[in-house]
Amino acid sequence: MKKFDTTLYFITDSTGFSEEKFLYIVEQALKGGVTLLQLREKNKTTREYISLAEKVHNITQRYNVPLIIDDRIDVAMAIDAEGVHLGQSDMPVNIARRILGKEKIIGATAKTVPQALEAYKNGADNLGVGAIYPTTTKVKTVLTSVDTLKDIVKSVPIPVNAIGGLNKENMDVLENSGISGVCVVSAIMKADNPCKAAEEIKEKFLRIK
Ligand code: TZP
Ligand code: MG
Repeated sequence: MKKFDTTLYFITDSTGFSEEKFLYIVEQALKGGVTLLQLREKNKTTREYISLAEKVHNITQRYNVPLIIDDRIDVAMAIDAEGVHLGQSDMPVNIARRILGKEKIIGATAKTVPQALEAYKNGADNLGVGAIYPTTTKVKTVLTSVDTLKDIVKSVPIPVNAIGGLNKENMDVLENSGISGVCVVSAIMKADNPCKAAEEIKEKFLRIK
């Protein structure tokens, strides 16, 4: 049975980094206590995506942290990643589940209670909900209120993570929301010290959880 911890879910963005620096940040974040890592690439060719995913997987495996591939079932299968994350325009969760089988982690984006219920019924293992705050990370998203986040948490029995503009200074709004964890991109990617940033975000979340 797959088991995973969504407490500190780090979603990467390699834009603007050399591969060496990017892989360094990935490893530092894992050292700092990231519990789940998603490789999110929007501008790579399939071959480039697979090549980077293999390198990232070599690192995550050393830290026993599951690697999730954003959007691309084929890339996840190519490198035997632990799972995928699917947005509302990606492959439907039930089809992905049929292809990937029971053991792989399938996460889904949900911005409303009906979307959350649908993803859960179709076999999603976890949900990402947001954006809680406006974000500078390249993404097409609208804001989701903390009230909607709380309603989603109550509506499904699977782990829910908040996402969008989150950092250690602005997470208090998530107190008692019932979420299982937070997702961050820039709070770690753009930190001067990604290891320390991961430690601090995790510590802060565990305090307000
Ligand atoms: N989905 C909703 S907001 C977001 C995604 C992928 C980006 C979050 O990035 P950041 O830098 O943590 O605001
Ligand atoms: Mg997507």
